[in-house]
Amino acid sequence: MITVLSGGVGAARLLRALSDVIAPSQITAVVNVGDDMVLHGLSICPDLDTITYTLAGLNNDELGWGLTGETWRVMNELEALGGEAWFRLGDRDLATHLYRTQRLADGATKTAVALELALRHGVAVRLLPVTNDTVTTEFVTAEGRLSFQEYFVRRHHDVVVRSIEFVGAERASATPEVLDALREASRIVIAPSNPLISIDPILQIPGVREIVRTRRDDVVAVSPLIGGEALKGPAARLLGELGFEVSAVGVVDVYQGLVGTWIIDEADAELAERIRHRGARVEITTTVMAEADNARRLATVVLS
Ligand code: FO1
Repeated sequence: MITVLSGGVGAARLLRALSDVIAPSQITAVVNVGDDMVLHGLSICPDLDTITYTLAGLNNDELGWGLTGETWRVMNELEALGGEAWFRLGDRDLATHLYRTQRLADGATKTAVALELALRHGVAVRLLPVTNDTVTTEFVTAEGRLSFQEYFVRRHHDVVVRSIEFVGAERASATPEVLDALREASRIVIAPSNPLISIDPILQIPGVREIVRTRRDDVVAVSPLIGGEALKGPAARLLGELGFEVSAVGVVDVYQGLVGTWIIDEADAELAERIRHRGARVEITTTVMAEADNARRLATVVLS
């Protein structure tokens, strides 16, 4: 069994590639909940849903989020009413949020709902939110405090960030399933997700970082930066704004003391020596997963 610390798109692609190489039932994803929010009274979990949809083959590749074949009748009506429509919830996607919201109101945990949605979509990878408690990522910016989705979607991550806070993290508990999955995995993988806003909120839940640290020899991380840039999202910009080097080495510094083996892209081969100096093994391969062959090769390196 392997356990993968996961954000959204990058993690979903790696999980899909890993599922091509080993049985999906042997994979557990421990998923970030810091992007989750309540909007229109609905409970929305973007990273869990992106992974579920991607593994079900239903992800909207054009948008990078939401469902394929989506329509927008409800959003368009809402917009016409003058309602909040900057965060676009497609007609099909809305069913997921309605389902989750009702199940949570019935007393089900976020973990139970994630497993139910995965089962209904035929996803055999075990998807576990890191906690059932409410933890929300917030940005202290040059223009005041912003919620995750206000920063990410409404402001297109185009505002200077001074610090990031994970509100509720220190009081939250990792679920027993998550703690077991971290202790018992033959390998812990850190997906090529944003280190500061997708993986750090997982590591901030009490107990998680400590287990990962004690398992360092079995921890493999894939760099989300290639040639100093992220394929998608604000990882590079945030690293720079928060004082890290804008390169795979900066990502290594974020995870100081946690990772035994780094997988970096061929474009960053020249950084390998500096990463080895920081005490980790380094593997070099293509980390871009756009083509199935490359994705499978990366998955094989992660597992080897
Ligand atoms: N991202 C956007 O850029 N615009 C949207 O309107 C949007 C809506 C949305 C709805 C449901 C969902 O699960 C995700 C959605 N996302 C949207 C993506 C998402 O908010 C971010 O990409 C992640 O939170 C960052 O990992």
